[in-house]
Amino acid sequence: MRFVAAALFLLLPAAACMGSGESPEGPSARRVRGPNILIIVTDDQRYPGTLGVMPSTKRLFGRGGKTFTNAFATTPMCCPSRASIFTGRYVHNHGVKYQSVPGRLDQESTLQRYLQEAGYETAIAGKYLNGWDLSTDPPYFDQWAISLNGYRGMTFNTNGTMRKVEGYSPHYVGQRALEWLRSFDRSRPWFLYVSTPSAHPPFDVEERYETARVSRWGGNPAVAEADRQDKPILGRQKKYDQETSADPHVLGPVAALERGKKERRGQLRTLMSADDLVQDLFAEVRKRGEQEKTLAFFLSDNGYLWGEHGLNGKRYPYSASVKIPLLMRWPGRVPRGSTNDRLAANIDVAPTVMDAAGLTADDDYPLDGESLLRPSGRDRLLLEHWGGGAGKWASIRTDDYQYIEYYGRRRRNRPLFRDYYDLVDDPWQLHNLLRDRDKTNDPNVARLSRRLAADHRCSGDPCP
Ligand SMILES: [Ca+2]
Ligand SMILES: [Ca+2]
Ligand SMILES: [Ca+2]
Repeated sequence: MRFVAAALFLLLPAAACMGSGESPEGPSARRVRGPNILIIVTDDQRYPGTLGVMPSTKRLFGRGGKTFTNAFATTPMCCPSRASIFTGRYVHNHGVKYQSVPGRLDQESTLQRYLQEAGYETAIAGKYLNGWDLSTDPPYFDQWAISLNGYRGMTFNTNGTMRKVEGYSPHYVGQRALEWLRSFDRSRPWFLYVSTPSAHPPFDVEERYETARVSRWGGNPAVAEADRQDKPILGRQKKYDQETSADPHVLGPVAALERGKKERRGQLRTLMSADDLVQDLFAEVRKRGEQEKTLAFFLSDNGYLWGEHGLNGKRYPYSASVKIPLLMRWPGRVPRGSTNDRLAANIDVAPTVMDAAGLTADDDYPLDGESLLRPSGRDRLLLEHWGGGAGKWASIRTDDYQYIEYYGRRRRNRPLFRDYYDLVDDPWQLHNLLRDRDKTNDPNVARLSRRLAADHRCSGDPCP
């Protein structure tokens, strides 16, 4: 029976799976449909330039699925971005604006709730939400082993039992995930969310990769940017600090490159362990004979600056901070070895899963993202950051340009600074056209500002 249902499902286009509703027997006897869902999330992994050390990920997701080459974290910060992955919603709608407020996430709005209620067996292994009180079990998961940031000696809440785990925490995460993959009930689909600390600071590398070779890297034009007068967020730091308590850690080009090289080495080496995890997970999926019944995603929660514009880390609106790897795999449904350069984002994962599983979101929690199984209707993305670190900013990003407004604490809707980059002529974001004393190349700022203000309040379908 299960086999027939699954086989039928695989023949149907995604549209035919929408709105299954409840069967006459009620929710408990509802026929569960939809593929297994596997979401693998790395931490602070930028894109491109980081998949070279991940041969298994490239084979399984790259050659075995679709690579979205133009994907973004709509908020480049761990906890807000993870809440967006779980809900398919922009930060201004799910409310987790900072690292420290995971409790603001309405758990009813999450993928795990929709999938569990639809009959999926649900499990999570690894980092959940920054700042989460670990003694509180994560809602809507049947099994869990959750922790916070870190690589060694981490405390985990494993199915309600708190304990300190010695050794390399990604191993523990992998062991729990594999254990659950082996034990999932074969009569219904499963949802497994696996989150590794790779490649978050402090880049604590597994012993076997401590001296692993990584390719040479000499920076890029954004790291070498010497004239940053066009970036008031950096150049007027003192004034900006007074207004926003920003802490940009700006370095000169030489120091920025040195730091970037060092952090890159650490990140790439931690990602080698993440690649082993990907390999192990799919070996188990294959053993279950469920490769074609499993829709899988590989993504990062945000990017990471390796010294671009003198910056390291994330939180800024510039490309290296906001661009993420995003790959999707579903043999038989997603073309193997394909790439797609649509504007894609962390907020698209949940809508894609809902689409594949034939589920619709509650009216109270409209989905802002779009299904990656369907053509894109998006011509721009909203990027937003509500404070801490890089201060408060919002941005419109298209294929052709990026417009950014930085706000102060007071007069919150009046920008302190604005950046505008022509991404076709200036892909490294070296020349803010609103700061070059040349009015003739300026965009229509009033129009952009109105559009950004509207996007910053959007909800559901009207969202970019
Ligand atoms: Ca992160
Ligand atoms: Ca410049
Ligand atoms: Ca200008």
